[in-house]
Amino acid sequence: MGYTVAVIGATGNVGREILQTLAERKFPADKVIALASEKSIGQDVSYGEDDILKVQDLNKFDFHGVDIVLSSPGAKVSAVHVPRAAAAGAMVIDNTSQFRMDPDVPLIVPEVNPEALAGYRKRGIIANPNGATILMAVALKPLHDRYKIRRVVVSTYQSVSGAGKEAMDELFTQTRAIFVNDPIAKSVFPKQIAFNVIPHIDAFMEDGSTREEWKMTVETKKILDPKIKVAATCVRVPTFIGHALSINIETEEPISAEEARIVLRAAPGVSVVDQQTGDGYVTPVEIAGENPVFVSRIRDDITVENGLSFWCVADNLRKGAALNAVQIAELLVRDYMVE
Ligand code: 11C
Repeated sequence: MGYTVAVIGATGNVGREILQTLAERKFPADKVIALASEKSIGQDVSYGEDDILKVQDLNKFDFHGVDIVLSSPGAKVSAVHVPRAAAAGAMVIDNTSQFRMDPDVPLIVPEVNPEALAGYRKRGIIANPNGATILMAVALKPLHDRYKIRRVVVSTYQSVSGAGKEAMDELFTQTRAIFVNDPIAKSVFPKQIAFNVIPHIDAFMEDGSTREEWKMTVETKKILDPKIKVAATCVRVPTFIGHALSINIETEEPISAEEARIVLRAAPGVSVVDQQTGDGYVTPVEIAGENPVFVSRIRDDITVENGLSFWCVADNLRKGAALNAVQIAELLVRDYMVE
């Protein structure tokens, strides 16, 4: 016997990827229910290669009898429906920022802090971190365990799929408009994204940083270690899928690129591709649909006592969202749920 699983936000970029990932990894589901807001009711979504699900109305859906909910709508929708699903007895894995910093909600990256999952019992809710945070945490974890990281300086190169399907359309439409000499229309991004880069993701905060940058800082502390200092600059770039990060760390213990490469090679969820040749590093276009966090360009930073710089790339819709959520569901089933 398997589980009844519901996916909230099933028509979005991440919702579709969750359905694909559940099917691909043969998650033990007897029944999978696709839910979304009113405008998507009745739409078809794929569940794996062969199955089509009809999208049902989230607002009217009764969660009693559902074992696991994977939720990826906007934060405001999660605020309403995630507690409703948990109250009906489902275990909810929420991909939005709504509950991440709630002390009674574990924030989980399975390769980093699986032990924190036990905390889900307080509210029945588990939060999936921000995509850029997940990718960074997977790469930092083995280095922190070995060298104790004090400070991280990170700049991101985030693809438009992180901002949703309309954002992908906007990059495509603007690119075409430039080629055919049409006027550029903007609705998702504050500035032209085609042939440009935008150092502004999510809302500005009072201290001049953006919420995306704040999320990378506070979520990394919650997942990995509250003592780690993180200075983040988050930038949207005109790629469709795959977030890239340029990361610099300072550690307590002496660190070298040579040894760090060995440590990273042995780490779960990490794939090291690191040679000083044209195909010896990884870029976003190569990794759509792939699961690992790829690490390249590992080198000593000799400007500080113990420093290392590296580049990391992963599919933001997969490890940065859907795959991480499904891995959490797999852990729940393995360690906490008795059929
Ligand atoms: C982006 N990383 O690329 C964001 C998307 O905190 O769940 C995810 C926003 C979040 O825009």
